[in-house]
Parts: sequence; structure tokens; C-alpha cells
Amino acid sequence: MLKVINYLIVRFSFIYYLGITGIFRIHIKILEFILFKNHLNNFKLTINMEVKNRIILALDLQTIGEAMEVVRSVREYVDTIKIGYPLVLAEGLGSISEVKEEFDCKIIADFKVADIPETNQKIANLTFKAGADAIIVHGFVGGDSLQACVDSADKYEKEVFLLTEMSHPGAKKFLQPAAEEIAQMGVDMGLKNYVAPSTKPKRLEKIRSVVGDSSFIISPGVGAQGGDPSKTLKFADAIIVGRSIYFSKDPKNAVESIINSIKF
Ligand code: NUP
Repeated sequence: MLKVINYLIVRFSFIYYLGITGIFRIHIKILEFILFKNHLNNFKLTINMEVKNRIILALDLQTIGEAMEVVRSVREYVDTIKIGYPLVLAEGLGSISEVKEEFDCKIIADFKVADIPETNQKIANLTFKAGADAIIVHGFVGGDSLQACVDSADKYEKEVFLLTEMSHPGAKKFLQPAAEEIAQMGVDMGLKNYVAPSTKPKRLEKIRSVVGDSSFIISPGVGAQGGDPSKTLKFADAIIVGRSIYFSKDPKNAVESIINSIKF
């Protein structure tokens, strides 16, 4: 709620900028600084979420040894790694900090959190305490559940990515009809980070139009699921790639090919 109020006031103060004198502008600047520290923090965190070469590696391997080997071979090109249930359930939550500390990279925990607010908050707290820089959260469970993760992220100064629509064919039935509303809920709550599918460029474009150009969209489904890197990057800020890299005989070469294909 506070975020929505912050957002509205920031928007209105921007409109005021256009038509009033310098002194009033300075007053509003000071007001913004005092009142919207949270808003400014979010903005800062969004800027921090820079993704090298616009490629996020989905590290869905099931042994820490294999996972480390793949990250080692691509680390010069990739600085953001998505770790989800396959590695964490096989090797423990500690695998997040193991990868992060060994390779000094950013970790997005893909836990697709979708529970009641109280449980969501526990999950998010544990994930951030384990060293994750961001967590992926489902929106279909509602604003209160999402807010619980946002509160946790604020507490740990980390980030939430809101999952809008998914990349697999089955997402069409239940998630697709709700995806734009989910994205709009994120916007209303002041969120800046979103996940949207590479496999459905029209849907990705639609979600971009809902969340706006200043939001940060990461997009899974590139490669193995059929999504095209450069088409995806027309509407997304970064692509998420798993199997096309870690199942490749030469992961480093696989990343180089993607980088070459997205050079315009
Ligand atoms: O909609 C989604 N689709 C998707 O594939 C949301 C996701 N988080 N993912 C994840 O992205 C999926 O769980 C996997 O970790 C990664 C895609 O991997 P790959 O298809 O490139 O191997």
C-alpha cells in the first residue's frame, strides 16, 4: 500500500515538474527524498541488476561438481546465474552461496514462490539469508503473498522478480489469461523486475507494454524450448538459458554463439 502511495506521489510530482517554478521543484525534490527512500532504493536495486552480455545461466544441474564446472567454463561471459529446485534439492540451499562465493556472481533463486503470505515470507527470508540476490515469485496467489516476499526483499536489500506468464505450452490454459493482470498488479505494487516468456514473443511484447520500458524483464525459454535470443531481446532485458549451454559439449562455445547471435 505504502509503495502504491509512493508511486502515485512520485508520478504526480513529475507532472508538477512540467508546469511550475524552480523553488517548488526543489521543495518536491526534498519531499521525495524524505518520503520515498523505499522507492529510491528499489530504483537503485534495479539499476544494480545488470546482467553481463544479457545472458542468465539457468544452472539446473543436479550435482554441485557439474554445476561448478559449467559456471567455470562460462564465467568470463556470464555474471548472473539462476539456481532453482534441481540443484538446491539435490545439493542443498548451501549451493547458492557455494556458487556465489566461488565465482563472485549474482544469484537469482528460481523458487517460483506461491504460498500464503506467512510461508512466502519464511521462504524468501531463508533464500536471502542463503545468499541469493533475487527470488522469483508467482503472482497468481495474490498481492498479499507477493507483498510478503517484497517485504523480505526490502529487509535484506534484495530483489523480487514477479513471474507473469510461463514459457511452456501448458501455461496457456490458466496462467496466460491472468498474466497481464498479474503484471499490472506488480506495477501497482511498485515492482521493477519481471519474468516473461521467450517462447511467445507476442505475449512478451504485451507484458512489456504493461510493465513499461523502465521495468526489467528476464525471459526464459531461449534455445531448448524454441525461443530466439535476438527476437526475445527486443522486449526483454536479459535471456535465461539453461540446457543449450549446460548440455552443450562446449558450454563456453555455446555462450559465444549466443553472444554473436545477439550482436546487432
Ligand atoms: O516460464 C518459465 N519458463 C522457464 O523455463 C519460468 C522459468 N523460471 N523457467 C525456467 O527457466 C526453467 O525452470 C529453467 O530453469 C529455465 C529454462 O531452462 P532451459 O529451457 O533453457 O533449459
